[in-house]
Amino acid sequence: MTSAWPNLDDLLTRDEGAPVGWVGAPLGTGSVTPGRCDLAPGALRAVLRRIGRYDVDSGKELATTVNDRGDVVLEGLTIEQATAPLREAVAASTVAHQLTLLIGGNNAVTRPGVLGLADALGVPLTRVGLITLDAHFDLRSTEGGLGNGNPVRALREDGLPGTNICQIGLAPYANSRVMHEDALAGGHLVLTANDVRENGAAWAMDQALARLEPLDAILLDCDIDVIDRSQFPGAPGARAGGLSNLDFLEAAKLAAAFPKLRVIDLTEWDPLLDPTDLSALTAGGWLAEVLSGFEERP
Ligand SMILES: [Mn+2]
Repeated sequence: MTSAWPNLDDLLTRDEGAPVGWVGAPLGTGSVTPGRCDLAPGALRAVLRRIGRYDVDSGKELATTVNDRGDVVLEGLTIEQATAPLREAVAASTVAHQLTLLIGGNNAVTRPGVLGLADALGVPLTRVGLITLDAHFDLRSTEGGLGNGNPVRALREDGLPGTNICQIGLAPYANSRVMHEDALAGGHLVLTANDVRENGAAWAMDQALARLEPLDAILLDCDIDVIDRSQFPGAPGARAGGLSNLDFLEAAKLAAAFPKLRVIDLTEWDPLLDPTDLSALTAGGWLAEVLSGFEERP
């Protein structure tokens, strides 16, 4: 801990006693736009050396260790086949750690994440909340099977009440009227990217956390395509008109400070789409902000 460049890589350990757990979920199949989101867990590990632990604003140095539980072996599996091993990995990590980082993979990992969280606590889905930072509702039909465009629909069909779902960052011209009306009719909290731009990330996340506070546990889905494409080119679904990088990071940090937030996923990052290191450095910054929020827990 006395190195000249204290960085996030120092905090990645193989210690079951660490407060935070890391579950790699390199799920690349079943995406609306085929890509290589399966490369993201490795790309995130590789960039950690470049992210310092010292925050010049607060004067604090991140010290929370993260137990790298490795990547769940998913090669060649469909999303349906991958669901059980991902669900078990998230449940085991949630039992062992106060917070679990579920590093996708495409957005289909969110459903096993929520199911594993409920398993770990031994509660029904009616006791679990879901917050999505996502440009999309992810309410596509499940008739053709599971995909990265329907995890929220699938969870509703599993029994997750719509009133337990808060969706932040919905992008203009990236969703259909039917999905929007479906979300509202189901009782979701719906805040668009423009709502966040006008009122701030704290305003948005505070509403979501206040609504879900009575529940037992919450999963935050960080679909990285919520960020404006100019600031995160490495997401196949990202468009112009998305959240600013700073609003995204602030929202993630605020959520991580909330003790009932037990799982945070990072999804839809395809490292090959960004020939620069902008997306990787932003993903690394996300981990720093999540750990910073975690260290603010009472
Ligand atoms: Mn999504």
